[in-house]
Amino acid sequence: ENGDDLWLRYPPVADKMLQASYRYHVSALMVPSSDATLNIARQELLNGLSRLLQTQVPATATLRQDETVIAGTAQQCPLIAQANIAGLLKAAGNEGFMIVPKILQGKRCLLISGNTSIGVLYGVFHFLRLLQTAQPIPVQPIISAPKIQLRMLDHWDNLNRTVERGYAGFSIWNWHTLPTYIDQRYIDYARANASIGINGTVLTNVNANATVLTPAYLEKVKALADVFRPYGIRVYLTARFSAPMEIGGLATADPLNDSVRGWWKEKIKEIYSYIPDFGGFLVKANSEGQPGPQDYHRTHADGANMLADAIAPYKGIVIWRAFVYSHDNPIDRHKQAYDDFVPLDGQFRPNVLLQVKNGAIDFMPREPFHPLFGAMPKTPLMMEFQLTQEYLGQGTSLVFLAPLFKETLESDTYSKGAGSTVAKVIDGSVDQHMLSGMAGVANIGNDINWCGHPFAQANWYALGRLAWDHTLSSEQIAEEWLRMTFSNELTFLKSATRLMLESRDIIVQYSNPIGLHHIMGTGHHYGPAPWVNNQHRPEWNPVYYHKADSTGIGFDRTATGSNALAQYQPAVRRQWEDIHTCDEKYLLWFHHVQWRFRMKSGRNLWEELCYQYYTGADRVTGMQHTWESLRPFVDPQRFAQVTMLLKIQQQEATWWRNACLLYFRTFSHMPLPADYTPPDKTLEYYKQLQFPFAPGN
Ligand code: BDP
Repeated sequence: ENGDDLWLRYPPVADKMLQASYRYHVSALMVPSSDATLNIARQELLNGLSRLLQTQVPATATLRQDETVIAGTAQQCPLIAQANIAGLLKAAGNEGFMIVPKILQGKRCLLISGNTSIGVLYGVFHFLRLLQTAQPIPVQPIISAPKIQLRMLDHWDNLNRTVERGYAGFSIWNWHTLPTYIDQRYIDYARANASIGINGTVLTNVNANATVLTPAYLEKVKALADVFRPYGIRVYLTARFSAPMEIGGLATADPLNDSVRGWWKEKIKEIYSYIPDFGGFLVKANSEGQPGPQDYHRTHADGANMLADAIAPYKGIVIWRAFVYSHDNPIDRHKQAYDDFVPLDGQFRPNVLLQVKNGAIDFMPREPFHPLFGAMPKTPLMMEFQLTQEYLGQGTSLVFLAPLFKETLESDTYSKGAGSTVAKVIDGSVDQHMLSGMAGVANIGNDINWCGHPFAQANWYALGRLAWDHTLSSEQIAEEWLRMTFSNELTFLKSATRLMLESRDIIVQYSNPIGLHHIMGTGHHYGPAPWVNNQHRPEWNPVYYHKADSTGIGFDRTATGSNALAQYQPAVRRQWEDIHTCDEKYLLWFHHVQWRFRMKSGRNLWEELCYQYYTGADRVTGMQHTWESLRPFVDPQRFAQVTMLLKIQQQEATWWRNACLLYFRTFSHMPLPADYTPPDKTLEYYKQLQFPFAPGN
């Protein structure tokens, strides 16, 4: 067990009674197919069932016996067309599916159907998931349709195969051997994504390289698109705004210049000649040194619309990122995206989505939701989560991110009154948008187990599942993934689910408790460095974010400070702007709080900070114990990997705790409460630590 099979291991069903019942209910398979997607569906069923049931389920072309599983669309299979399921199928939409028991020609059958082949494939994966997770064969219809239209992975992969913020090896795209050599990984990748409903992939880094738009590379992109197509996955690329200059020989990239517009039109025509179902572009512009329309005194809307117009004839879309901040906004980086984009609401073409990170700063371990959600009713906003754990322990920490995603999705923006949650803003239901999307910055590399940490696979899994259905709970997702990835044993599941569900809270506690943020190492973002104050841009310094001084700590974002809170609806703002009603998990995010401030626990702020750091670090020891207790249920290889990684995490937690408390104590001037074992190293020791081994940025 090296993790290569992800959640598609299909081990024999351990419960023999259950296996016998599955065998009884799946006596034959019928997948009348005439296209590549349904061929994949048949293959997946044959492969999955033979391994799970340990018997060869016969494939049949005609219905001969009871308990036949039939997968297909009504268009392709007359039997399904006669099954009287058109009404049910309406609810499945373009990509959804239906699993329904039916008597057909006097025989008991289980139908897996959809309006499209990809819907059927999703249904097949769902059916296999039921068996993998030891669920009964459905006796009632299951109808499922995705709540979000674009369910995507954003790869931050460079053409030289390094991965920005990647902690699982090099890029899986081998540009050197493409287009001729099709690595089995590309197929496995498509299959894994299809199994969780992901239908789009951006192959390249947002810090873009125009070379990918040259013919030699487009041939390679085409080869990948051809592999992904039958799995329902469209390919997207990042468009470097200055490409017309860099590879087109123009003197400008001004979006209102005719030659520039003409160049993009031609380029897009060329792309579609290679890839007729090319998805579109993802663009990072005027952000962290990337070129963009503002270089020509044009707006983000001018830039996005120029591309949108050129790509519209092909039904392509433009995903424009809202992650912007600049040095001339020194007061509060938190505010800039809102300030830049809200005035542009209503100015974007219908085929533009604005992709917004979950929070206003940057993928912190915990952030309040981004104030843009709910603030641009005329523009479809797409969610950007980060699967790669840039700020959450990178490749060494066990952190299940579904609770973080859910916390954002369930936040109420109040944009159209109570209940206007972020989830409903992005699924388009609050403002009636046709386009909707959710992306995860991929955590995939060429490591044998794809994601580095064995548990990091769960974050990829969670993104797909939540993009399909954001009402699923973190617990459901964790349990599904654990059952498929490790074991259906209840004793195992009970402890392992808890381990996963608590993991994100724990890392918040020992790294950025009570609303602290961005106090990690500069550049690589690994480990603590709250003392850093020498970066030339103010907002690159941790001291900018925690603002510790002799009176207290925290960023005042109320009216007496940066007033970023004014960007939220009154109902949200009121709760957070009052230091006494502000949720303590966001306290230092929004307030500069005195060291002796009385917290809900009865402790003062300094004592609470100590409590959080110490408790967080102790809980990592608890995670180690929990994992140790799971030894009987886990294969030796993955057991040893997680054990070693938890040991590293334990060291990291202690490092965070000691470094931060020693540093913040120089401001609070208060002692560590007597019952805590003091750090065995000095602040100077932690400050001088150099990390030549820190994963690069
Ligand atoms: C930050 C990363 C940086 C990315 C940037 C982005 O540190 O590497 O390029 O986000 O999202 O989190 O554009």
